[in-house]
Amino acid sequence: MTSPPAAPVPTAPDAKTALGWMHTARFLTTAAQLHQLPAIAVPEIAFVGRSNAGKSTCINTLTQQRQLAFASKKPGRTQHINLFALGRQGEMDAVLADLPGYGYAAVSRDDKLRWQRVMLNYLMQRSSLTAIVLLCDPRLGLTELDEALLEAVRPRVEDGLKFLVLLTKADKLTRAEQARVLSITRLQAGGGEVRMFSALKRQGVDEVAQLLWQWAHPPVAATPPAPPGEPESEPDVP
Ligand SMILES: Nc1nc2c(ncn2[C@@H]2O[C@H](COP(=O)(O)OP(=O)(O)O)[C@@H](O)[C@H]2O)c(=O)[nH]1
Ligand SMILES: [Mg+2]
Repeated sequence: MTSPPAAPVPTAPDAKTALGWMHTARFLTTAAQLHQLPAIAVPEIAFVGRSNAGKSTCINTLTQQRQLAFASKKPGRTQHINLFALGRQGEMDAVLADLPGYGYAAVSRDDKLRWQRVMLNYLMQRSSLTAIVLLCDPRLGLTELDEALLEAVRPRVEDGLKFLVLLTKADKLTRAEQARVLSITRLQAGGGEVRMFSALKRQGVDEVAQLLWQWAHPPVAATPPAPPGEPESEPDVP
């Protein structure tokens, strides 16, 4: 029995290449509603999480740009989906989507519900969405809202959507605490990818940049060989 030719193995870029790629991030567009977002033909990676989880700091650290996603002074105020383009000028090869934090106490109940609806619709329906990074303060762990989000996207994850839980502010925990919260969160995330991250200590920065690069550049699947006896169909030539 002959096996089909193996698909090319994705080569992980070195950290410098991955971070250089992240650094190309620039503002693309913003939208308050799902239908206002442009159709995108490249992989889109969404960053989500509770207000104050460290999302803006994480995006700014990964892209090495202080002001890209403002570390907001008024969490929950800007309820917009912001898109950032990645790739060299004229060669956009991926998009980062920054979603507003949820769970901020000072927002009215109606605003909270409206936003949760927009976010869930986005996560469940956005066709260019290929990966989600869920940021979480490890001192709080995954909260009810985080779990609801995990549940909502589970069918898409089972369909191949990539998912990473990023435990932020690792510098606030001892090594032992980090190990403990990692194993608990791994159980909660149902075997999904979970990593520690610290913007302050630059822990996990290289690894996350490399992972995102790999997600945005999946190997091109090898064309399966034609079954024996069936000649490859040729396009009709008049
Ligand atoms: N010690 C520490 N603090 C952090 C880290 N990342 C974010 N923070 C702090 O956590 C707070 C919330 O961060 P921010 O990025 O604005 O959170 P966002 O609301 O999720 O965008 C700010 O006071 C940050 O300085 C980190 O890696 N280490
Ligand atoms: Mg923020």
